[in-house]
Amino acid sequence: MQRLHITLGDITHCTTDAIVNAANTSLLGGGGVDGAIHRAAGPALLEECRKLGGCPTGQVKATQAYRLPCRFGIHTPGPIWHGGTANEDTLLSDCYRNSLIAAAALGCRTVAFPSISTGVYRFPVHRAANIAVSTIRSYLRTHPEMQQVTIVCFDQTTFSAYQTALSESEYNDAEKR
Ligand code: AR6
Repeated sequence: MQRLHITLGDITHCTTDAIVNAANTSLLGGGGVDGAIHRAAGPALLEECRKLGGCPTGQVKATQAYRLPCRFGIHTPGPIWHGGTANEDTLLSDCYRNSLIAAAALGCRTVAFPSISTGVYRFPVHRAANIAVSTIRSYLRTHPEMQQVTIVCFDQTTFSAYQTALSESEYNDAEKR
């Protein structure tokens, strides 16, 4: 059964147990998906975030979801793209894996991700998609209790990049068998 899905849409509408926010290290909100999540959750989210003392890149902090239709927000600052020599790949993989670990610790069985770091932070989308897909698939292989993970893409180009990454990853696994 396929447990990783790629969809096109707005993550603030997701009714998964948790949604992940592509935040910054201050956790005090911003533009892009972070701005959309804070707008949809309402001001109580910012109040809770103010008490968290920020978050290092690749790490995560969880909050309540307030007016969002999910149960929890998992906030993770992705790496800013500096050309690929500043540990960006590992840090991006950390964002996905640590978000899943935090969601599972809260009892979540369904999680939605945005395309972390590929907007304002300028991480190349095909490279980011391969990292996201391989990190999530490797987590799912060893965590059968996680029922469904969705990557919610906001535009067609991003959606196509993640669909390609998923098909290639599935094809490569089938070749190995
Ligand atoms: N649902 C799903 N995806 C969305 C939505 C949405 N409602 N809105 C935008 N995206 P970005 P980053 C997509 O820039 O690169 C913020 O200011 C967007 O089209 O939101 O990690 C933070 O505070 C893109 O494909 O995040 C940080 O300072 C993807 O989400 C900084 O931006 C990520 O783009 C983080 O930059």
